[in-house]
Amino acid sequence: MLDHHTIEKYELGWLVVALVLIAMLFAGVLASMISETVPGFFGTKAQYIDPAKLSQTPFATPGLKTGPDGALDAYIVATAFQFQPNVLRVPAGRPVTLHMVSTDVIHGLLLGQGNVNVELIPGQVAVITKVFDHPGSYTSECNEYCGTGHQTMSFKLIVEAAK
Ligand SMILES: [Cu+2]
Repeated sequence: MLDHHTIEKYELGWLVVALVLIAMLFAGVLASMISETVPGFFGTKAQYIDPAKLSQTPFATPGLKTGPDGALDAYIVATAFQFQPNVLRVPAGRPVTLHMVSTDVIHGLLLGQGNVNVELIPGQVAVITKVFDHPGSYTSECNEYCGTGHQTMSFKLIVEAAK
C-alpha cells in the first residue's frame, strides 16, 4: 500500500512528464509554422511563386531539363485537371530534382515506388531530390480531391534503365 505522500510524488512526476510533452508539442508546431512561413528558416527551402507568372519561370516549359553541369531538374505543374507534363521520363540511378507547383487548388502527387508523396499547394514550390532506382512505369492519380475532374487527373513516371 502506498501512502499518499508517495502517490503525490508519482503524480507530480507524471505531471512534469505531461508538461514536458506538451511543451515539446507546442515548440514543434511553432517551429513548423515559422519554417513554413519564413523561407530559409531552419534550412527549409520553401519557395514561393505567383501562379499567374509561371510563364516567367522554368515552369513555363514543364518537363525534364538537363543543366550545363548535367544536373537533372524536372518541372511539374498541376492544374485542375491535369499534370504538365502528364508523362515524365527520368533515367534510373541518377538524382533528379523535382520542382512542383499548383496553379489553382491543392493537388497531390505520389511519385514512383511510393515514398515521395507531395502536396502541391498553389504558389508554393515543392522541391524534392530523388534517385529512382527501379526502371518501370508508374502511374498515379491526383490524391487530393480537387474538383469534378479529379479522378481523370493522372500522371505517369517512366524510369528508364541506363543505356
Ligand atoms: Cu488534382
